[in-house]
Amino acid sequence: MTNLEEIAHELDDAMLHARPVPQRREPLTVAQAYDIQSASLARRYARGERRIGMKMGFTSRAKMAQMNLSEMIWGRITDGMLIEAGGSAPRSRFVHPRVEPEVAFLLKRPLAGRIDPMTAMAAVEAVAPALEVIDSRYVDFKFSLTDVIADNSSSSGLVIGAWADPAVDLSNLGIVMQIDGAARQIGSTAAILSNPLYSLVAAARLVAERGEQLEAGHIVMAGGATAAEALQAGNHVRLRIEKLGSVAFTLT
Ligand code: OOG
Ligand code: MG
Repeated sequence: MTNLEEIAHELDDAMLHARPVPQRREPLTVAQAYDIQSASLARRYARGERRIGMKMGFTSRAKMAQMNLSEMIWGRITDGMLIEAGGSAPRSRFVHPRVEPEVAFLLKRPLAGRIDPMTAMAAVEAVAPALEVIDSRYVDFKFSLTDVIADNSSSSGLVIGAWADPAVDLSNLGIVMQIDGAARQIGSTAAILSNPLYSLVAAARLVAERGEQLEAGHIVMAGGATAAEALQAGNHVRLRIEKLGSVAFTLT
């Protein structure tokens, strides 16, 4: 079997050159897939990128149904993935970008392990509406659970709106995601594990399983509330979440 470092190298190169690779033929364990993810992120850190948090995946039925997978996954996010709110990102950076509406948490305290929602809430400095640009490094955006974990759970870009007071009840806020002015996905934050806060609770547990913790200052992306939408050069994407506000960007 190909060694894990080689697979990490291959996925990192696919990301760097926006050139997709075939799905893996040899099966991996979930632990090996996260080892590959760590090794591929180590390459990004070595190039000067900085870890800024984590993203959760498959925290809504809409996302699970779209990708035909049903287990929560997570990935690491870096400063190199940030797209300025109201700004733009070039289409050439991606293989086949898709966008999805999310909620972002900013932490003021570390979190790890089995915690209750009250503890999670107490560690939150602010919340924001956020767009995640996912991009699979696999041909045709098709993958198994371990493939996608190894590929940093399709992490590619993120746009974070203005940070808001975390006191707002996140359990059922209306979501509208528009592309070029037309509403393409409509939903509710309730789609994210019934409340995005539960995604933060799950995030703390999942990182601890890998011997890590969420750090003060980290951003945690709660996961897409709706199916993701494919993007083309020139698309302007705008997300509005009730009570949290709006965030937008353009793919150039
Ligand atoms: C995997 C990433 C899932 C989410 O929010 O559920 C994800 C993918 O769909 O490519 O980011
Ligand atoms: Mg996502």
